[in-house]
Amino acid sequence: MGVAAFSIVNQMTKEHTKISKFLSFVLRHNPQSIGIELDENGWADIAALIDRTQKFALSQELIAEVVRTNDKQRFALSKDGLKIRASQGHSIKIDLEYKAVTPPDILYHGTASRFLASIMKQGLTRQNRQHVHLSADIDTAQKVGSRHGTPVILTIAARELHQFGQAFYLSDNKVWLTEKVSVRALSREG
Ligand code: HQG
Repeated sequence: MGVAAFSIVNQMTKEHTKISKFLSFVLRHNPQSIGIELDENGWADIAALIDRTQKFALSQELIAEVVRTNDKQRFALSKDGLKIRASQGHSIKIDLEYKAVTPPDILYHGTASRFLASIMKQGLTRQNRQHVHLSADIDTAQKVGSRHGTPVILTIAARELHQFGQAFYLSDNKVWLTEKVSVRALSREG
């Protein structure tokens, strides 16, 4: 690929990232900011979203492209293609209707070193979001932790918690979700 062509692709990707961040904010945290509503399962009407968005020239096609190419597959389209929602990460209360599933023995959570003392006292709590977010692989946890500072990886005895009756959910984009992780199920990786 020539330099010019590459820079066009790069531009498109940057624009997609901006739109993805905007959609994450609206669909996970603040639909009112553009005057739209989500239904009880977190779905937004795409026509309304396009109509109310001033920041970007959204179209059905552009939204479909952002959803399709998204690095973490953060968004899902309804079967009829008329609605969009975030697959996880919400702070607003909605029911994603994921079924509870059996987790693997171990799941991981990436955090920052400065949160460690508090986490080892209180366990992992969901902070502003609806769930604590966990991953099946260390790599993802490492990246998630780096967003907050010097990363620390925690190992979670997920299957054990599940055996004690705690529910775990797997989002459409393969993020493990649960309500909290108690201190006794946590250990530091490595
Ligand atoms: C920490 C990204 C002190 C927790 C990622 C985390 C994820 C505590 C921070 C998704 C604590 C919350 C979510 C306690 C937890 N005391 N700190 N008791 N319990 N914490 O952003 O998991 O790119 O809400 O360790 O990939 O970092 O946006 O959660 O450091 O899936 O799609 O409090 O966001 O996805 O931070 O990230 P967050 P998270 P996207």
